[in-house]
Amino acid sequence: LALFKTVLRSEVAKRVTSTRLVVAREFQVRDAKVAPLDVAAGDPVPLPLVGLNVAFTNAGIGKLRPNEADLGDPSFVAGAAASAKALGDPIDGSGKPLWIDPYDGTAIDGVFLITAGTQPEAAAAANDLITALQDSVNLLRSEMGAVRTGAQRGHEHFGFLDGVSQPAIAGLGTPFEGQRTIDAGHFVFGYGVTSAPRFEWMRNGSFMVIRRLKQLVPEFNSLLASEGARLGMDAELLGARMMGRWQSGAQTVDAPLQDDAELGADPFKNNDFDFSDDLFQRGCPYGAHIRKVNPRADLADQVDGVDPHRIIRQGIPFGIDVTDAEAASGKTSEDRGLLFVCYQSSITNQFEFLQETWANSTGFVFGKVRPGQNGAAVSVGFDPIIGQSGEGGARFTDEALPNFPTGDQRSQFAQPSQTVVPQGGVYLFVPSISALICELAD
Ligand code: N7H
Repeated sequence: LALFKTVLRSEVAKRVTSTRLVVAREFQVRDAKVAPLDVAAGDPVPLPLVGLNVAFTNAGIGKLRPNEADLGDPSFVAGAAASAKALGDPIDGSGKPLWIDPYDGTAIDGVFLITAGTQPEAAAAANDLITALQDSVNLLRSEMGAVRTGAQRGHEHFGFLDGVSQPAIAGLGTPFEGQRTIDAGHFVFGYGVTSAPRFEWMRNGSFMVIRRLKQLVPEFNSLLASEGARLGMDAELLGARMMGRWQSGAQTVDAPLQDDAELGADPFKNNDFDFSDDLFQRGCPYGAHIRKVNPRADLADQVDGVDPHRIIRQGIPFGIDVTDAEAASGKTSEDRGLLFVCYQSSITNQFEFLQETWANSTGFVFGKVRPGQNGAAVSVGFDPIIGQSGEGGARFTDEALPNFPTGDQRSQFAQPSQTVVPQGGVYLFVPSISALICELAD
């Protein structure tokens, strides 16, 4: 522990990328017009920008600050594995999640996050860090994410553009049209009214959730094809309605029947909607992923009902693209998915709330009615991307058919098993650089 604290202060803290630097780099990347690219396919060489961050679990904080170990968030204190059952993750008879090692145990004290323009650069930075850490840590596992390449750049493995909607943070930049500005205290301790830190050294820190989510892509595609055939609709349209966006990122509320790539790519338009003109789900089902996890104006009180549950997402895909053999068989044989990462100041009220209370709950969003049926209530169903029903329960999503522009024909998308399978999770606290140098290395 003494060696780790010395190295934390002298070697790690100085390499951690500050928010100020990240913001500056975003401009650099935009100016150079390079995101991490496919060098092999002849794309320009990415900028050599390496980023580092470090975060600790409750066990790790307990070692560094033994007298101040309860950071005030019950989910963080209990650890990710303790929440698996409530999140609907597969568990064994004793309640232990069916996750991979070491996520399923209690040995993780912390995580180093490394970013770079290419995988070799990331690997080199990791080796460099391991050398600097000497024998002060025991490396339990490493994960390697990668931005997909070519036409799929920025898209996750199901093929959808990711990172389209993020909350704007009060005091940082100018929001795009339709992007709600959220109190910074919902993401970082010490700002606004919402996040008084339990300890002074938590100021400017944040809780980070990591989930290793395996995606069964051939199975997802087969399901869209078979359910599409059963419902008499195109698989691509069905997929778009289950997401609430087309693969290009275009929102189905504004492009209900066919993709609109220009809309998907336009940050001034691709969040400029709030579902208030789609009360009968003709553009987007209430159960669609983006409508479940950010219901926008579906909850009349957005300030208290939606805003406190927003998260900042920064995940990255892992694994190779679907092989020809997998596509032909409709069965996954390679390991692929999303290293889901999100930031918040309350894991209980943000990540866990979204998963448990909104995505998994077949009733949410509550109290909506369907047209022409004497005000009969809508049974919304399950988030078809991330909804989890634990040991069983119905997996359906209502209103697969668009019914556009009028109509009230009922239809359900039935999902016999999940196509996103959680394989691990970690709840972490990301401290400020000054806390790394001072209190945590004390
Ligand atoms: Fe989701 N996907 O890529 O298919 N997500 N997500 N997510 N997600 C979103 O707006 C996806 C997961 C949120 O403000 C889009 O960036 C996949 C978890 C939230 O309009 C796409 C997985 C949780 C939003 C995906 C996954 C969330 C969002 C639309 C798992 C939280 C913003 C593009 C493998 C518990 C909603 C975009 C808004 C959007 C995908 C997981 C939450 C395409 C594949 C676990 C808050």
